[in-house]
Amino acid sequence: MQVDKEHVKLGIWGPTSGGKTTFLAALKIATFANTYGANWAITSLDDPSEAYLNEISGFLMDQEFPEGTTSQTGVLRYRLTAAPPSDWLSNIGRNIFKVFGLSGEAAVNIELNIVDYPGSAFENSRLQDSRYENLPEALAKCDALVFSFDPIRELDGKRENFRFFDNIAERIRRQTFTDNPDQLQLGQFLAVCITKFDDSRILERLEQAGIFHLPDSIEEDRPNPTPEQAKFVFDYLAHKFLKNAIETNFHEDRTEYFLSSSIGFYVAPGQNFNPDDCSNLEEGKIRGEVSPINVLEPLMWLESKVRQLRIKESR
Ligand SMILES: Nc1nc2c(ncn2[C@@H]2O[C@H](COP(=O)(O)OP(=O)(O)OP(=O)(O)O)[C@@H](O)[C@H]2O)c(=O)[nH]1
Ligand SMILES: [Mg+2]
Repeated sequence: MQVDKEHVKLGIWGPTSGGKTTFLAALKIATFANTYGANWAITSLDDPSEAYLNEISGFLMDQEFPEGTTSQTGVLRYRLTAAPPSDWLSNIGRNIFKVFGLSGEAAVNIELNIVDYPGSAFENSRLQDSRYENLPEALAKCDALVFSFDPIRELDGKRENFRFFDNIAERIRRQTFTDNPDQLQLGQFLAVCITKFDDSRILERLEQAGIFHLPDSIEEDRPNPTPEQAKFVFDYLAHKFLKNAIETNFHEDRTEYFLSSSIGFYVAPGQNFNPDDCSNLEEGKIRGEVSPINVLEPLMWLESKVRQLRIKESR
């Protein structure tokens, strides 16, 4: 891990159709929502990054999913900032920032270096594909990683998420351990994002098992699950091979879980959240306004952990 660089270098990987590109598109939409009372903005640091983000977030704002990624994007560079307004109405937002280890007074300032790969690049055979040969190296150089865990793929009991996780973790280990033979685990921070948590198939399964319930009153806010709830859900859904692989590769205190939805839940215009009518999907299309859940939070968590470590190591 590089401690001398100011910005946090972040990489995303996960299975084909797991929701990686939609997550990135949702990041832009999430910045419009004044999350935790702060003024978020995402700024593209070069033209290709701007064009890509505009394209994919444009789809999402038009209530359509971006198309599947067909080629590696190159390194996309963005700066994610949050400037707390001077007249915060309450301390709630400030306190939440503190929970993430971010100072309630300071602005958030994260530089994201993201490579958006097609999920197919993580399949074994494709790693022989010369277009993706630098992928493990690029991910090994990141300070922080997001693994997009597709819960839909896990429902049938197959080990698809594990296969995608393990293929690339093995390559990152090889890359890392060649340079550092004494190292036993990877040094990166890992956010495991359980994507598509709004999907009714997932919610029904979780409800039936008593693992997670939507708020049962329309008076309550829309769901905003905590990392503890996410870990609980992950432990229920994920194949044990994947759980073991995460623990083997990443330090427990450098791993966190998030229940994410890039599209969020449907709320009828002018009404409150209604648990009996909250699916934001209708015949495969996005039904209402996109309101991402736990899309900014994993990045806030990763950034704060990397920053805390750098401060500790520089003492
Ligand atoms: N319900 C729900 N479905 C989602 C969400 N995000 C993505 N999807 C579904 O998953 C599909 C794939 O999403 P992508 O973002 O393209 O996935 P990806 O990981 O970038 O896929 P590749 O680029 O093909 O590897 C979308 O077309 C949607 O059908 C979400 O937040 N909620
Ligand atoms: Mg994609």
